[in-house]
Order: sequence, then structure tokens, then C-alpha cells
Amino acid sequence: MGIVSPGFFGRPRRDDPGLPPGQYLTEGFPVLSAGPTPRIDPDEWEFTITTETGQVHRWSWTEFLALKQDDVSTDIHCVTSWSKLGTSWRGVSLDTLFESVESDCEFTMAHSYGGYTTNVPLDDLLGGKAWIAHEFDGEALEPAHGGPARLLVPHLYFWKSAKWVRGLEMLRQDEPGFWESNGYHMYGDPWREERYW
Ligand SMILES: Nc1nc2c(c(=O)[nH]1)N[C@H]1C(S)=C(S)[C@@H](COP(=O)(O)O)O[C@H]1N2
Ligand SMILES: [Mo]
Repeated sequence: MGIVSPGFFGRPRRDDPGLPPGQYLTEGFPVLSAGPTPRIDPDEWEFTITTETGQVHRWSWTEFLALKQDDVSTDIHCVTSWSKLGTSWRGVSLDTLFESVESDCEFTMAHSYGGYTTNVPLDDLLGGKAWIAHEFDGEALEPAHGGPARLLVPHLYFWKSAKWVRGLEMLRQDEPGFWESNGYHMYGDPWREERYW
């Protein structure tokens, strides 16, 4: 039997070993927002972590920029099937932000300016896996891509990387955020194709 692999000319390459299943490479940087881009003045910006006891940890823009900064190079994967390899970000590790936080919760809800929410387990935010990023490619993060600052959780589908993030709420039990309430997967591992449920 002469088996010839079919030529998928002109189609996205979906067999790249560096890509999760069902993903194709893009060189551009698509903008995907469920609503309008909020404009946040750095003087009014704050990032908070609220624990189950109601304790609120707060950082102003100046305080946030004074924290230890990481330069991160990582691949990102959107559930709509595009992936972008080797993207460059600068931001503050969630490990740094959680240093002073005491909580027994295993789950978090990210809240954004503009109302977007997404749930992420605490384990997925710690251990050098997630950042609050404020630069992309050496420039201030554009408002369309989440500036002044967005959550960056690159090992999960990109809808977990909340743009215009304003805080994390600690949850005793997992709860769906915006897209998770609309059929997206509660966890969203691109390597297991956890797109929808
Ligand atoms: N606040 C907020 N964050 C968001 C979204 C959104 O609509 N609002 N969309 C999510 C989705 S579905 C994706 S794929 C990425 C898109 O990020 P980008 O526009 O920088 O490519 O942001 C995620 N974060
Ligand atoms: Mo997305």
C-alpha cells in the first residue's frame, strides 16, 4: 500500500511538535477582548490579593514597579487555535506577590478592570509559572493587550491570562469565571486540549 501523507498545503501546520495539539503558529499578535478596552490611569491603578478572611493586600503602581522584576520568554496558546512562540514579557512573579499572603485556599479568581473574571488554581500561579506582566517586547504593554498590566499564565490557554487585571480573590472552592461560565474548560491545559466542557 502506498501510503502518502496528504499534503495540507495552505493550511495551518498542526503537526509541529513544539505546539500543543490542534494549534497553529501565528507571527502576529491577535487581540481578543470580550468587551471594550478599559483605560486605567496608573495613579488609580492598584493590584490586590484578597484572602478568605477578608484581608486585602494592596500594591499601587509605584509599589508594584518597585518589586523584583522578571524577564520571561514563553510560548502562548489561545483556545481559538493560534499559538505564538518565544514571546517576551517583563513583570512581577506571583511568588513575589504571595510572599506576604497567608491563605488556606487552593483556588483563585482573577478580576479585571472592566469586569472580566477567570479562575486559576493557586498552584498554577506559584512556582515560577505566572506573572503580572506590564511590558511586552521591551515596551509598555499596550492597552489592547491588557496594559497597564495583565496576568500571564502561559502554561494554560490564554483566556486565563486576564488582561487589565486588578486583583486575585482567594476561593475555598473552584468557581467558574467569565468564559468558564460560557462553556470553556475549568482548567484549560492546552497540552490536553481542555478547550470546552
Ligand atoms: N480582561 C480580559 N482579559 C482577557 C480577555 C478579555 O476579554 N478580557 N480575553 C482572554 C482571551 S480569550 C484571550 S485569547 C487573551 C487574548 O489576549 P490578547 O488580546 O493580548 O491576544 O486574553 C484573555 N484575557
Ligand atoms: Mo482566547
